[in-house]
Amino acid sequence: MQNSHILLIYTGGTIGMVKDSESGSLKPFNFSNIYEQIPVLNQFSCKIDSISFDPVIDSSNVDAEFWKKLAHIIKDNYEKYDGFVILHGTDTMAFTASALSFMLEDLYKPVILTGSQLPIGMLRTDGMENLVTSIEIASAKESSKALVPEVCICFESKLYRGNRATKYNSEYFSAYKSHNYPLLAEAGINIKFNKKAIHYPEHQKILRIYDNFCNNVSILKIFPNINKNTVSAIFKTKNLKGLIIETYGSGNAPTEDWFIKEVEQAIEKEIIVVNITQCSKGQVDMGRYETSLKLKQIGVISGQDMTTEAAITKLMLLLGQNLRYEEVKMYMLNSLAGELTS
Ligand code: ASN
Repeated sequence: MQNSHILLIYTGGTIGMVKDSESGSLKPFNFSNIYEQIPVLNQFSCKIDSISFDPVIDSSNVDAEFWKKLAHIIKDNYEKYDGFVILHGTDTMAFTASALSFMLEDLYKPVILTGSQLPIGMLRTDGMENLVTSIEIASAKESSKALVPEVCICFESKLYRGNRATKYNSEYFSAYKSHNYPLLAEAGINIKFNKKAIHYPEHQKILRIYDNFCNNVSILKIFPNINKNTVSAIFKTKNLKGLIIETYGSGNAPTEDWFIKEVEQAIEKEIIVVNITQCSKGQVDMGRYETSLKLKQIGVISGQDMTTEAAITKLMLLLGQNLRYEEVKMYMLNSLAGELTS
């Protein structure tokens, strides 16, 4: 920690919000001197530099341009710093963490995203603890190598692999869960690192970034009595290239002819259709029930145990590269950054 040099990237979110005196609602504020706002930063033994987005945003406004900007800041400063801490709104943090995990190839330094449920200026804020723990984790080394060389989310004393985390609670401080992958670390009196769950690259290669996303994608959440016109409208979306279907249980969906036909026609047009379960825990297992067998037979891709956040960002990134249809399918089925258990 002593010799580490950390770059703190402030993008917005509740952690840096203030109450608008007129409307009473929370809005992002711009601060140029983060050390005045968060004096605790002066107490770290590691060196911390900061950089702020301008304007800072509520994370509901995150888009591919934002991810691109973040990835380039990391790439441009990669040699200079030992780790990166990104202050980000909680609402879409799991999407950004997933996107970055796919964008940053051969990462060997920590990229830790954090935020808070209450603004850092409030007495009961969770932001202070989240920030302090994130900086400690980003600067933690063993034999001069990073202890967590991954894109992670650090929240309420827990460290999650970024592309395995999901926001599940909008009210309490424990906002995230990683249903299908163990914690990478947990902070109590000491920070305990779960080294068996952390990915350590064999060699320190040059960081490569992929920053082109295709947003001709959609998500269709299945529910009983779903309207045929709604389903058709999604499949008829102009230039649609990829679709995530959020199905029941282990990947089950209605077996009605009209539904299967819509999916089948889309696949014939080389639209990538991925099956993700609506369940938080567990995975898609097409063919286990009759209600998923047909999907498998017509060429729907199993999203296995990916979160929706990981699946949609992965699909957008893959479709943004000049890959052939079969290549996109192959990459969707395989783990690129520990996002699925193969
Ligand atoms: N709306 C906020 C955001 O995601 C929520 C938060 O940060 N807790 O930017």
